[in-house]
Amino acid sequence: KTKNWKVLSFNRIGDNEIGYLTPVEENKEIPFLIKRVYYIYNVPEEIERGFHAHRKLEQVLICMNGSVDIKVDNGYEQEIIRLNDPAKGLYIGPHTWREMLSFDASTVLVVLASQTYDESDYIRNYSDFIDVRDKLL
Ligand code: T46
Repeated sequence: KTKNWKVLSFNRIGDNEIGYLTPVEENKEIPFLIKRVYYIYNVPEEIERGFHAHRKLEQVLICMNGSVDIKVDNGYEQEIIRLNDPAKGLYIGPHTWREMLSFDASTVLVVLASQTYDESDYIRNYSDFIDVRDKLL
């Protein structure tokens, strides 16, 4: 029943004069080895994405520009986390339902993932998600 998500705060090196640099390293700021990077962008404002969980995949979502709301849900508890700062990341562990809502036209969402793409790792139906969760207990 524990929350398998967490907001991570990264270093902001620099200042308003020269701008900022934020480093993230695997097994350091990012709590896994990074096997894949993808990004989501040019999403029309009325579009909502996600609506699935993963069996094994761990990810960190970083909003590089614009803003997006991420709804995370472990079947017991839900939270909506607004991402609008490139020095913050949202870690999402396995067996967490996620929805991406309220995209700005300018939003660029970068995702760091612990595994390469594997469709069999997805649970794309909410009642299957609850069934799988109940079997894990
Ligand atoms: C997630 C959220 C945050 C690939 O071919 N390779 C990839 O690495 C990915 C991520 C997707 N795809 C293909 C699969 C679909 O045909 O791209 C298409 C769109 O994928 P999907 O509908 O799963 O996209 P989102 O935005 O709903 O979800 C994505 C990730 O798939 C997912 O793991 O957690 O972003």
